[in-house]
Amino acid sequence: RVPEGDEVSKAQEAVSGKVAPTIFSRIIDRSIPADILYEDQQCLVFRDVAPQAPVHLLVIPKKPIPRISQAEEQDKQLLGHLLLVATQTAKAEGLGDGYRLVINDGKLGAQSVYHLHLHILGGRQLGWPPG
Ligand code: IU
Repeated sequence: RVPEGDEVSKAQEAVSGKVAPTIFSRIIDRSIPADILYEDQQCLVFRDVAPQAPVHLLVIPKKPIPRISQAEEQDKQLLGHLLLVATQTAKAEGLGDGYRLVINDGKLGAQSVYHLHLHILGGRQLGWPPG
């Protein structure tokens, strides 16, 4: 088993169409704990373990799409759903003065977990541009 984070193995899996299970699959199936705020048939929202802002949540699809650049036409409804769940969760978390939604893709985008996730960051003044 090649260690997680190995870019070559990720690339090979991407080509073969296989999707390597990540730690987020284990959060979905409850085999590891997470602070889950919301769940429905298509997605899950939980608190990031290493928050970069007072509110830092992750919205993930249950379908293990490895990264946004591998999403397909058939994922259109799901992707829209993730965005709307993010806005509803942000509102429920009291982020009415604004927040940021971020999707990191691949090596240069600093993606570290290859299960698509949308960051919700808020609760303080955010800077721009990001690093
Ligand atoms: P990135 O976009 O792939 O860089 O973000 C991955 C995020 O997943 C990052 O903010 C981690 O802190 C977060 N995370 C988590 O919340 N729980 C975990 O068990 C692991 C990573 I591994």
